[in-house]
Amino acid sequence: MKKILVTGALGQIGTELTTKLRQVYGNTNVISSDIHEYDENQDGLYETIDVTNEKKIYEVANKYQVDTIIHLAALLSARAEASPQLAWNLNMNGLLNALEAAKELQVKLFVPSSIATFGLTTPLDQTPQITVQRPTTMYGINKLAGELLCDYYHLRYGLDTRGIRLPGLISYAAPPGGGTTDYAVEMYYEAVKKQTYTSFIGENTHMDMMYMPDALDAIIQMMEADGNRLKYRNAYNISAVSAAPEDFAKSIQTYIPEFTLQYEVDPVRQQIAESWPNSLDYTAAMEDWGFQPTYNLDMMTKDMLDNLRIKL
Ligand code: AKB
Repeated sequence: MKKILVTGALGQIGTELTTKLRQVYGNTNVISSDIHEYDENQDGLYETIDVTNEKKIYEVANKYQVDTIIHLAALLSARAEASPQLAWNLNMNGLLNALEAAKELQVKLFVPSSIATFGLTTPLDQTPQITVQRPTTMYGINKLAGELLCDYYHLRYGLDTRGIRLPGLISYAAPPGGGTTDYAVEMYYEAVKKQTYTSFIGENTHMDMMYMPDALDAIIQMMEADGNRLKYRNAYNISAVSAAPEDFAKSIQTYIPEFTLQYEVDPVRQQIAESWPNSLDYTAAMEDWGFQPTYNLDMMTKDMLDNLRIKL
């Protein structure tokens, strides 16, 4: 990667990925974009892109002569359930426009997939790299179709498409929006602000999670990997931690002993969570491109709480 366009750059991943990419590849070699008008907090090149506009990704990528597009713009699981048609339009037509732009310009394309591509008929413990995928959520259907569409553009047009199945991401810089795994991030914020949290996800509901620095490293490492080694190029399982709400609470109590956790389960998000794996097998990512997460639950908790204390 030498010159990179990031869509959805003001979201949870985009905010931190843009900063990291600018550190690694140089400030003027990373163009961030989002549907919102120019954000004055951005300290580099920024363009407004509505990814559902058929030509806009192409125009901006062409203007800056990028060699890579990182396509993050998407509606996450809970918001997609609330607005399925909007989700289909943004997640599928936005992706198609990114793929067409990448094809026209013959540039690399990264598209994140998700643990949401699995469903109740998937083996939910140590979910294999290749297994049954019958998701029951609009977001999961979009992400699975996205994996296949990216495979298609690779096979049919030789496009260098790449992607990983991201777990729930934990971070303090920008809040997540409209996901099912967001409860974990909320818990850290509330632990610092009020020493108590009411979880919308029920007890004993395990999902895969990862601290943002590990996710950013994984994206860059995967994009820089030798393409010939990528057997599952658009759909690598990755994870760092398998945890339920009470595991986060226990970890927080090591640093804030008075912290308490209550439950008020949201049936929609609970149903989504129960259809997702408890833990993923990510051996293929380790073998094919050297994926190795650094942060376990307690390291992540310590870093989150230290940083949120400064931020809040
Ligand atoms: C969500 O909860 O929707 C996302 C995801 C796992 O893709 N964080």
